[in-house]
Amino acid sequence: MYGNDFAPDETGLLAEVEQAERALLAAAEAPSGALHFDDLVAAEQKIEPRDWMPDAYRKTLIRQIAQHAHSEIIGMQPEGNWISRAPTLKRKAILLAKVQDEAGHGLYLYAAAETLGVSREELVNLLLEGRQKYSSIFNYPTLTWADIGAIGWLVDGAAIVNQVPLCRCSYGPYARAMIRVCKEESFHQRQGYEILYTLSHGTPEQKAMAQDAVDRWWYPSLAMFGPPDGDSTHSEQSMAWKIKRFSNDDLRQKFVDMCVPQAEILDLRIPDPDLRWNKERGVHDYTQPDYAELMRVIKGDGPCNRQRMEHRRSAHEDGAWVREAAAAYAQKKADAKKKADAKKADAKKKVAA
Ligand code: FAQ
Repeated sequence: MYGNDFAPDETGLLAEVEQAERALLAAAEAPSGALHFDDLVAAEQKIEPRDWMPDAYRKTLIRQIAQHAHSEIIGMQPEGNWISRAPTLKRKAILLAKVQDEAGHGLYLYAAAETLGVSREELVNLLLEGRQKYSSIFNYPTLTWADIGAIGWLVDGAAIVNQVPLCRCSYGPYARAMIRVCKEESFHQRQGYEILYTLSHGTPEQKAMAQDAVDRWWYPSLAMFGPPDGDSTHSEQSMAWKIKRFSNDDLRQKFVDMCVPQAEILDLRIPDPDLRWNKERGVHDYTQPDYAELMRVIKGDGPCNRQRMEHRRSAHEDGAWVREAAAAYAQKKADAKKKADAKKADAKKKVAA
């Protein structure tokens, strides 16, 4: 099976993750001394929570990391829709594990954001009040089982292309979270790819179902990379701070170029009649997604925005008792520890006397 982000040499996306991991370890060893923020960034060192950083840098990171965390959590819904209807027990177990992984990614990301001085509770409230965003892609419905394959291949594929460079982000906790997320996402991508491969080599009806899913998910996946560079408000500053390493359009192009040979192996058509290799540029020409649609979806008017938010709000309310019970249990344990420590200190005092 052609594992599409996998390369045996040092050129694949996973190899890039390994290189970023080595660089992170090296940066942790390097003496940062009294280097100023700008010098640390220029020297490819990591900014850590203890370091001084400009307010705007902190704000940008909170915005991006929170949006990313919310995407992982809301992103559980479209796939969760198929856990109870997966075609086999094995497929069901795999999908269950994948959706659970997304919850874990949300957790790493909320934890990374917390190092910047906001609490997870605050961030969750901002999402629930509609004051922070999540990725546009999760506002599209999953109509058939093949959509689970298309999400794995295209949505996780786009997520990896976007997130591998984030493993080299200048903010240490975000970069470290991304290493682990990317390794897991690459597994997710392969499971989606394998679902589509199986369907496209099955009955004509299964192949048609796979093609229909790719037709519906292609352009929304291209839109995940954000507005075109000319309309991207944050790219220039984020790239100067080495939070982002590539522009939205550069990553979108990389994704298209990665998908073309994979689609051939899948024997599925990318729904773009103008997609072709451009010999001069050394990349594929392709049709841009509908950015007006992207803006509508971002503003809340996509096919499933209301449903996704309603579901998240009711899940949050339904989970209140779990949070209360967990907090009460933690308090009980902390009180018991305090009591035991005080008793130990008392006993020590008595022995000393
Ligand atoms: N959706 O100036 P830019 C996943 C907003 S992967 C919604 O270019 P920036 C895995 C943007 O926030 C998905 N909003 O912004 C998974 C800004 O608005 P603001 C999550 C979007 O930040 C798979 C405005 O437009 N991945 O979850 C979108 O420099 C399967 C202007 O845009 C990440 O979050 C959009 N598509 O670049 C889970 C990756 N695009 O905040 C489950 C980290 C743009 O000023 C199942 N994030 N906007 O009000 C990033 O790399 C960046 O934030 C970009 C946007 C590239 C998304």
